[in-house]
Amino acid sequence: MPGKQPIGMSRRGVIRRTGLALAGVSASARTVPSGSASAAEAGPSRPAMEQGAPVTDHPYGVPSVFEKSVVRISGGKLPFPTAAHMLTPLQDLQGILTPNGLHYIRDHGGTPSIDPDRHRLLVHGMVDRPLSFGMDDLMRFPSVSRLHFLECSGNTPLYKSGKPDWSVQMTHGLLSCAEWTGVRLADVLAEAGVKPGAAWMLAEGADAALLTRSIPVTKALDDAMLAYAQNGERLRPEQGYPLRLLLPGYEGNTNIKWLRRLKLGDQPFETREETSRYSTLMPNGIARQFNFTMEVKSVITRPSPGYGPKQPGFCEITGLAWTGRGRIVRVEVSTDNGATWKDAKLQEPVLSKCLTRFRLPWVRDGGPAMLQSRATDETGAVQPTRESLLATRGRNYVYHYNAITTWRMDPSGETTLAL
Ligand SMILES: Nc1nc2c(c(=O)[nH]1)N[C@H]1C(S)=C(S)[C@@H](COP(=O)(O)O)O[C@H]1N2
Ligand SMILES: [Mo]
Repeated sequence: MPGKQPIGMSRRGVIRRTGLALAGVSASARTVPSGSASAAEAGPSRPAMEQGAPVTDHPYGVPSVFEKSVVRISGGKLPFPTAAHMLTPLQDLQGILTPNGLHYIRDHGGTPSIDPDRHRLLVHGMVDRPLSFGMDDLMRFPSVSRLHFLECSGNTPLYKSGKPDWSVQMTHGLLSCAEWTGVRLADVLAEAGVKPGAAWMLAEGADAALLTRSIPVTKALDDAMLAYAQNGERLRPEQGYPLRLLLPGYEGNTNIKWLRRLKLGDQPFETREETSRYSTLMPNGIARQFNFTMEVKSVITRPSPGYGPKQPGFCEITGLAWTGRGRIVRVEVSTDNGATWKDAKLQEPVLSKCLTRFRLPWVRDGGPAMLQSRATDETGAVQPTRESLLATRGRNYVYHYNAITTWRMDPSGETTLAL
């Protein structure tokens, strides 16, 4: 009986089995993502008996009313109401792109409302010609579009502890990915002429937080962008409309939104965000500063806490992997707490400093399981275990948590965070 065969690891196998189920051949519901033969006899769902809603009601579309639960959630109350974070629902997303309305948000002083016609960017300091650019000026430069992830370095706050019922949205939701369009920063800096000896660039936002960071000029001249669009449309206000700095692979905080000023200098500017914040204390009492690059990391987005499979049998394990150092070359998945590993399939495209989707077909036998994913990037860096990360950084560390995450699944399919 075909229905008794163990499910094939190939996609064709899954399709073949599903096809059999549709043809009314009774397939074991325990091993196949099958349809229902009795429902098949009743035929397809009824067509609409009257005209649908007029499309002219939606000059700008919104998701189906049945997708109301797919929303950002707050990452918890911060002491000041406009210093807030909203988390991306990774468990509900497919592929690698984050829809603009679901991009994570981290604001230190609320979202300003900026008229693009009045917005200006000043480039000054150690340059041959200080220049001020309007949005029209910047949009006359040759444009580029590139897919990159953005991750807050405070994402995955698990150094001290975590709650078993934290969803992947809570643990990893300060992570999003978009196709960003803008201007190469190197092109704009060439107009101003960077003076020899200029090694650092101050970037400043026009929000009430006046967020400022020092960026190495080498990064500014490498792959940095002045972005004005995300996923085909102009930036959302929350993402920095009308202009943000995009530093692929660098910690989210350095990607200054509502960008108003770039100042070149020969030393870092030692702003608040790089002295008291975004630097952290090592166990030996020394603080790490200018910790820019987001290290190799991955997480299983389904199944995940609150989103476990309802029945045993076939269950695709899928998730995301990323690294600020380039491309992901490998993702391994374990269902037995790291005792054995299998290579997951990486979904094309696999791009540099971008989310990579991985998938592994799995047949759950109904026993307990401990699900983990472990990513490797093109520099050979392998995602560390929680134990090894804590051993080097200690529990007082705050940022850049990139350890392997474990989801505990009990026989009923209920899934929780395990630390
Ligand atoms: N001007 C300004 N830029 C900013 C911030 C801010 O509060 N003000 N927040 C930073 C932080 S901490 C992060 S993680 C990212 C978040 O970008 P997003 O809100 O578009 O996801 O923007 C960074 N750029
Ligand atoms: Mo952040």
